[in-house]
Amino acid sequence: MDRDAFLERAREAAELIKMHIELGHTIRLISHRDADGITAGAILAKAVAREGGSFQLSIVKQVSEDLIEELAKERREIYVFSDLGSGSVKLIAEKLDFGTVVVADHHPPEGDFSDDSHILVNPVPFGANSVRDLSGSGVAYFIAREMSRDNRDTAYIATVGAVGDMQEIDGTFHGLNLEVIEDGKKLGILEVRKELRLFGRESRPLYQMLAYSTNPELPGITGDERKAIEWLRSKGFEPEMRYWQLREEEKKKLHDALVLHMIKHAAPKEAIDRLIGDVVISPLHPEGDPRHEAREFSTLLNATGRLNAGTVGVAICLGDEDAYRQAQKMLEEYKREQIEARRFIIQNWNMADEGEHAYVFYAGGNIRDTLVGIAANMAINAGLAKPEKPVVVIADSEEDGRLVKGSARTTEKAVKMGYHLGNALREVAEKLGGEGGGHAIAAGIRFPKDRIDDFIRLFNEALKKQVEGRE
Ligand SMILES: [Mn+2]
Repeated sequence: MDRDAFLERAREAAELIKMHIELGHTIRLISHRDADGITAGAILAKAVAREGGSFQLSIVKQVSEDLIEELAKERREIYVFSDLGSGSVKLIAEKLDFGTVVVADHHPPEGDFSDDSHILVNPVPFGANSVRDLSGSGVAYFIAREMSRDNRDTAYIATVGAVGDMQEIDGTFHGLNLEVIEDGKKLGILEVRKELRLFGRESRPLYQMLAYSTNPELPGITGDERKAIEWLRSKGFEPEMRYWQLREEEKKKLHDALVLHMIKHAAPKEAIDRLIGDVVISPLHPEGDPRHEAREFSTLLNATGRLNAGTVGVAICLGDEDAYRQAQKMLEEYKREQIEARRFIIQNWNMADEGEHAYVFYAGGNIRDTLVGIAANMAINAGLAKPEKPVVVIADSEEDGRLVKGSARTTEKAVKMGYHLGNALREVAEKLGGEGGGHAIAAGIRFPKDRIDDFIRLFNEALKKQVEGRE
């Protein structure tokens, strides 16, 4: 890729931001709510604060027309979008034509919109691969580095974002990610090791690290804690140990045993290659702390975003210990709510309406509306529902008491029969005056609470049409 041309673009954006800081304007930051977006927002916030500027930051799920219109009403002098915006440059240019706009992103852009006051900083038009060469946090990093060399101290946070986006999914980092990592190494704030690339290096016992491994799957071990414990014992490991507690020669022994296990079970070569590879750790945090390793750190940040507390995630990136403790509490609470949702649905499954083509379970206020998708999956996985019949779990909306929110889930088997939940929910939502849609296997809907009975009828009808293939 044309690195120099990309960095030139980053420099232009940096100059624009600094100019607005000098003019005393608040920098309006808008970033995506996943780990990559949260770290990108944190890096830009830190860079602005370091220059003595003020910022206002929002962490959002996506760029919508509504969002842009809301932002336009604020009449800011400068907006900076990070880890999103590339797909909406036309909309942004049109609605925010009165101010300066920087879009710092790595998703393939729908076009360029750079002129004097609108600037797109994106490595893709310069030849980079959006999924492996640089993430949103990396783009933010290069802008921040152009603002001040001091901002190289965000290299670890930037790498956490890259890992959150799985930029090293094949086991190694590529492209401009390597330049971020080099900066971090020189400052002594990060280290890249060849280690076991499974989640839980810091906080999970070895047996869980193996039993919950899905990428890659460990044949005969993934999904079975007892097997994982037996396997580890048979190889001479204490299953309760954490990976970080192993001595170097023990790690090697574990790697060799796992690779051998994979070969024996005829696992594909790519899966074996992915098992051991680049793992990023930082001496800024103690061993055993999820922030010590990039994958665990990014998972923590992702969780804050999903709980609509992305700004807590940003605060964690900026070194706020209270925010870190708050996030840990939130995660525990979230896990507890999931366990309770599971218990509620199992105990009350007889309340579900079993129609010809679907189960509809209305939980009222007993299940949080952000957990309805998880709850629908639980009903399938716990064997409450027949696998060939889709499940919808509906809960009262937390935002609007007049609405309910539902999630539909089903199995591959049902999809093969012809069901497409996203299409069915979109169709039903139109008839009910709501919004709905999604994938064949998983979809969502919002509609007025007083129409649940209509929903049950219409949804069964829509599914019936799909499998019978007629109007
Ligand atoms: Mn991203």
